[in-house]
Amino acid sequence: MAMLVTAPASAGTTLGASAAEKGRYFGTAVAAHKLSDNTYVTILNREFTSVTAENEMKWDATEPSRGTFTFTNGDRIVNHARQRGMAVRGHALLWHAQQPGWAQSLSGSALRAAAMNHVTQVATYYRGKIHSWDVVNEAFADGSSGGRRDSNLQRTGNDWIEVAFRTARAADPNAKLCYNDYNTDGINAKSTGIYNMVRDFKARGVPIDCVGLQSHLSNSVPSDYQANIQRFADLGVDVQITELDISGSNQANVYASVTRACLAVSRCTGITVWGIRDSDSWRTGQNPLLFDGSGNKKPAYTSTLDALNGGGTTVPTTPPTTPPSTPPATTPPPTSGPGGCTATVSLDTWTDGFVATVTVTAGASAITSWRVTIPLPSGATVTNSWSATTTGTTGTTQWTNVSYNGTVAAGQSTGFGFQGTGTVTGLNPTCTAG
Ligand code: G2I
Repeated sequence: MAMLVTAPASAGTTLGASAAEKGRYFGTAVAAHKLSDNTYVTILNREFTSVTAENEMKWDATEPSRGTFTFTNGDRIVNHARQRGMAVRGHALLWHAQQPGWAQSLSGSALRAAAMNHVTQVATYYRGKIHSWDVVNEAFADGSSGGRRDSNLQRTGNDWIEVAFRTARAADPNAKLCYNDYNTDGINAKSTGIYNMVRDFKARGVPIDCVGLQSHLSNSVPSDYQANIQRFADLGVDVQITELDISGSNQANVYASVTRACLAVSRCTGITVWGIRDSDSWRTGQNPLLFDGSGNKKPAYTSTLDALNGGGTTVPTTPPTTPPSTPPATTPPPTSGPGGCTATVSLDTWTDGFVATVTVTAGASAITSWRVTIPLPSGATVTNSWSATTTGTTGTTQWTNVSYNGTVAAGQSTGFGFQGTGTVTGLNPTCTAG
């Protein structure tokens, strides 16, 4: 279905209006039982252009006993949103958590059948009203394995995720179908496992349209957050920031950084915060949201709005930090190549594997093509890459721009990345510009 984002009259002065000016939505998780709270609803209606049901569309809520569906609370949220032109994100069709008791006690083909019937029934019921569905939520394991999380659903067979996506597509052909997870905000083993799944799905024609990065953050954002969004976008899926909340004293700056990273990638189509006021948050006592318990705008609200409006204001960290007594160590200059560009590599490594994210920066003049040479240590082998064409997978590898990232303005940057097996502790790239 077409995206429903309406800009309120006060364009540029609310989160929703400012995001709409950038072609994006700005949403929040909503709890149906709070729709009678005046302060809550006033902020919801004023600021947000998309909603996600915080709990009301989960399996335990919608199918409390097998084959009996309850949509009352989900409908309250959907109706509130649609009457005001807000988009609705559906959350979540299948998840290892929040399953009704009857499903928890099933396994094997009986569970598989019940799960796919659930997908069909819920996606069919809401057909035409949901902008994006989290078809599968949190199916990958934390840590370094890069593999699936064990669950009753996973034990029905590794293909349960693709079957769920095909089933959801059949039930609601116009909703964008998303895979949603947490601890996947930077480039790490878990997000790379998902990246590989999405790449495989695209290659085999499994219907997937978007990846949700939940972005439950604590006082900082991974330095490769934007690069991670970009690598998913480069696979041909949208990226949505789906459950953003940020704890800690640097909160306002981190909200702005997250917002700017999304705005920097055209396929990052919207941001959802996981609740309105701090008192609405599942992270009790951490105050990770944009409004305080009384509904007042916090500094994080202002920094987010400024970022949406294109401002680069840096909010001082509270409490103020004491300046270091000795100057920080100077960072060595990036390795220079002979022809007007430089390249730097950031590495994420684990036992016998790595992901390299390379930033290519033009010098004092614009460039129209580039080539980066990176010697790999023996035993290291490139297994896949994005946003560049490679020559060689071992030894001295060469990387050239693809059609859309060869032109770089003076002083500006672009990037590419690759993944490999083997042990890598540091890489020394050289860059040649065309
Ligand atoms: O855990 C944070 C989020 C992680 N990603 C998926 C999201 O769906 C998840 O949201 C949270 C909700 O914010 C909580 O409100 O999911 C929790 C369930 O795993 C929700 O908590 C549950 C409580 O555990 C239940 O006891 C309670 O009955 O909320 C239910 C409804 O208030």
